[in-house]
Amino acid sequence: MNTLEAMHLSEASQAFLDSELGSFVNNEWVRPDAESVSVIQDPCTTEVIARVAKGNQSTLNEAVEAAHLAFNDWSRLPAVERAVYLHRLADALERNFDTIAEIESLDVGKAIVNTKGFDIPFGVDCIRYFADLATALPADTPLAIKNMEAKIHRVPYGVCGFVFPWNFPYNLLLWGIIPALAAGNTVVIKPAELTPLSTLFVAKLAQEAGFPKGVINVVTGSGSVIGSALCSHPKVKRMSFTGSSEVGKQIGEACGRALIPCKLELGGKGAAIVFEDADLDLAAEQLSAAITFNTGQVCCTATRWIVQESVADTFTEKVVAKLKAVKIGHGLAADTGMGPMASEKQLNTVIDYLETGKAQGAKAILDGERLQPSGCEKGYFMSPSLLSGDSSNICFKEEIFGPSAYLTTFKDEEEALAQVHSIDYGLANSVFSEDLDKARRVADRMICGNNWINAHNVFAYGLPYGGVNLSGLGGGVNSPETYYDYLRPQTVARPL
Ligand code: TAP
Repeated sequence: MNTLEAMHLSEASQAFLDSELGSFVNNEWVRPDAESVSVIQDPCTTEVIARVAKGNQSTLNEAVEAAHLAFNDWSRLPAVERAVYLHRLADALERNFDTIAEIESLDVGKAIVNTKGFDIPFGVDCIRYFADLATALPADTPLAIKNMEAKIHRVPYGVCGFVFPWNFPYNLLLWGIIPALAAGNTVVIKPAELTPLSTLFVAKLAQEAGFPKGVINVVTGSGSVIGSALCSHPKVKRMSFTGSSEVGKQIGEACGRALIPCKLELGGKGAAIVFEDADLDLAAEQLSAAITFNTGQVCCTATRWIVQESVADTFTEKVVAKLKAVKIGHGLAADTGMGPMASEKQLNTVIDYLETGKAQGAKAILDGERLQPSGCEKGYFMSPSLLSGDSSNICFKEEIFGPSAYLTTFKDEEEALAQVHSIDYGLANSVFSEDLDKARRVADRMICGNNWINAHNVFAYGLPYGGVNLSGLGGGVNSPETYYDYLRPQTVARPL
């Protein structure tokens, strides 16, 4: 019995993984060259779980053309009719809840307790939120101008291109494409080559839910081939990229040259300020969870812990106890709290950062080590780590993207804020204090897209989520503004 059988992978999940996977274009599965495949591994065991045929330039052109042709009919449907398709997709996801949760856990290595408790239901909520919002929000705004009948008339852009990273393939897919679809656009998606499976499963369910041909298209393959061609394609009218700041700059540049408006949701290096009057048990719970959730491969996690000097030892003791208690194992095991890194490359990246950080003088309060849980001896596991030192260290300044935090101390509010602002990321920060006036004041002053009080990782539909500076440009996700991001404003005016 192999490890997956021991984990009781369902028949439906196994049948999907064994099917002929490739790109999804115009409601058909396309495998231009069955020899050119991405081999998908279970990062817990390194066992091969699926083979996905890569798309090529022709596949991409066909996908954009299909989306272009589908746009006319899809954009002219009343919002309420598009909402019916979207709710059918949400229904299909709920019916296939266990299968999609297993596929996502297996592909990324995520703990199934998290895919079932967060990723999958939160993605379904996203579909229902935007489906309903689109039927309620007006597309037009009348303008009160003297001697003129005038309005802003909002129309969908056309073909929207999406490029996604590997860490939350299912959630980010839905956060991206659902507002675009609800607004009447058609979509071409490039999932991460490392983790394309849940995207392909959602495409399959969309087909079963009756989505018209060409409305949703997925082209598999690498960023350098498919992603770069997508973001400069002349028939793409809007782009959205989620991923690293480095690649985001390249995509922003390519879109700029092609004059394609582009949303960029990029990396992060979140800070958490812990004041001496904070509930330290709460802070330890929230911050240990922040770096172990999805094995720390989370853009908005808090990895810079800026703790008031007087409570640093007590906080450290509490948080280390929590980090040591996390159960590490195969993502599909019901009692796993933290799975492996999603790839060997990411594992090595984290280990290299820790080594460099220590060589630069950081103290390892809790060192990160490679682990080999029973039954998963070849997997990409490592334990959580906590380094400490001053804020000049590489592990304080750069995004590591693993279960690792860096603790530094401060004396007063101004020093804490100066440390937060000593680097240019601005995605998500938090402040812990029982003095709510102080917490609100500090939260207001942080230069960052999302500032949370006495919690880290706060998400809700209706609460805009986006980054500034190195963390993003052009909108964010999850709010009414996101819906309007996919509608192009034009004016209509008549002199009276
Ligand atoms: P990236 O290396 O930037 O890759 C993201 C996507 O871009 C992948 O699909 C990749 O394709 C593609 N890509 C790479 N080079 C490209 C190019 N030249 N042109 C077009 N596409 C290209 O990021 P990652 O390692 O997958 O994900 C981790 C990063 O994403 C972290 O920085 C994290 O903070 C960030 N992130 C941000 C958010 C939000 S909402 N702000 C959410 C999640 C993650 P391949 O398939 O070839 O890799």
